[in-house]
Amino acid sequence: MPSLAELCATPCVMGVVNVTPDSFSDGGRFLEPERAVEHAARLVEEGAAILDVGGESTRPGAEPVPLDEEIRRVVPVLERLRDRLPGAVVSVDTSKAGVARRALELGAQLVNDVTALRGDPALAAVVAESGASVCLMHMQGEPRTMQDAPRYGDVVDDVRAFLEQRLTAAVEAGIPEERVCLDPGIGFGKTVEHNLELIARLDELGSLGRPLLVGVSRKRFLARILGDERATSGPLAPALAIAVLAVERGAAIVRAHDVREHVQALTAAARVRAALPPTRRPAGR
Ligand code: HH2
Repeated sequence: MPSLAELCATPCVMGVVNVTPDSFSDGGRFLEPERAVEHAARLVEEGAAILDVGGESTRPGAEPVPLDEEIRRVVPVLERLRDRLPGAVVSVDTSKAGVARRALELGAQLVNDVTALRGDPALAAVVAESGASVCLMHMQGEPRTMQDAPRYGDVVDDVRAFLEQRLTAAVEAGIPEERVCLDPGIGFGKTVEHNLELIARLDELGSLGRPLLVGVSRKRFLARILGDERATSGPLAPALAIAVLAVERGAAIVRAHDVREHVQALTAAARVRAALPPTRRPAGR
């Protein structure tokens, strides 16, 4: 199984497998374990380097899901994935130690925690003991209320300081730094302008020294950018444009629902980048 550093050596796509009744763009479509696994197999075929399996929606306004219900949703999918796609790199999108523990026993290698180890005090130890990797994401507030007038001093400086502090906390809890990736949490307690500024200045998070994960796929702000205030989920074309811009600014992992199109967009961008004469390539690329 590849290490986090190996996975992130070239920008890759994390495919979303939502096993929820209420996710904002695909809620209810993959609640049945067999359908979720079929979907996951298709994402791998389309080029997903990582499968992110989640049993709790974090869309704005979402209510928390009890531990046993989240386990009930996620475990049958992970069991089938282990048998059906034994080579796949699986991430579990959870904030709960109990869900992560079961997922790691079933072969997951990454815990994607949108609370950055603040949601469940037992989660850091579960990750540390397992040898798994973790994604620490920035969120202001909690999903139920996070879009009620989010505020920052300087959004990039504030998110950067938060991620630095959470990285330190993870290392102090025994998780080696090499196993941590960081995520500015696009759409989590942020206005459209906050999201755009975080993408535009993503390179400023590079000095944290860890791979960056970015998820914009199907988020509502994509529709808002185009002037549609009422859409509940975002269209594909702006997501692809922003994914390419994020990778240009240093993103290593792009979390996406439409894996084929994201892989195609990143491949095209990589070809253009590779066509630059070596003397004109930005340092470090
Ligand atoms: N976005 C969502 C969920 N998990 N994890 C990380 N690290 N970064 C993200 O941007 C991110 C995430 C929300 O998207 P989705 O899974 O489609 O929706 P829902 O939370 O409603 O299931």
